[in-house]
Amino acid sequence: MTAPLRIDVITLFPGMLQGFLEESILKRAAQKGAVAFNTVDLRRFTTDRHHTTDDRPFGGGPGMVMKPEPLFKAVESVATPEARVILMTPQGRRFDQAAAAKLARQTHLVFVCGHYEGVDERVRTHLATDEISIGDYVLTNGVLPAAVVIDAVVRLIPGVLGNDSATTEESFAAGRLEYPQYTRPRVCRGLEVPEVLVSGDHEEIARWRQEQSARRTQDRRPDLLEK
Ligand code: 4G3
Repeated sequence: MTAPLRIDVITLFPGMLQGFLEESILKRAAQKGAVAFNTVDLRRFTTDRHHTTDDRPFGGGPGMVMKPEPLFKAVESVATPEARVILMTPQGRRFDQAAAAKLARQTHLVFVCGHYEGVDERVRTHLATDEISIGDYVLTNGVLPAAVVIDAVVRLIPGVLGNDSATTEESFAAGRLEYPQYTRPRVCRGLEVPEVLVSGDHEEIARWRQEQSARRTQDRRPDLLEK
């Protein structure tokens, strides 16, 4: 196995992430040595008595802004020269499967999780190498967005999922929505599995799935077909 992908997460809420990293596939990925997680409590990098991490905006206005110095210090405490420093923000580039695949090829990711008020602009311009958004909505902090990106990235590291690509080369990776899937029983609450799937005719099954996939993509996500 190659060196683990190193992932540091800088946040005021390290506890929010802990449970997530210690469950299921992500935990096993760490146990296997595919990834090495580290959470960093931003509060440790404050210097004043009250451990202040935000302050009022210059120029006035509502809300608070995250102070730059604790964030610079926290990132500098973990960053390596090859690290990508990723700021989770609604203003970032929209995250998708292609972005996940690129991050899965890196050696070191440092996630910076801000608060809803936002961070001092100098963090964006002189600390972050990437700004990522998981979608067009605002959350109270960047921890859940970082968790979403981490999950999407770690499952792409070779050896993390039991099955090698085949079954997981699905949906967005192929630019199409997945076809309908069924398992036993053949009749559930009077609802039957499509006849073709139990026909044993594998060519016919493949054709049916392609057609379903195309129709579903056309109906629900025509934007995917334009790409
Ligand atoms: C504003 C990311 C809010 C600026 C973060 C951080 C949603 C997303 C925040 C900032 C977030 C997202 C924290 N909410 N759509 N809240 O990925 O730097």
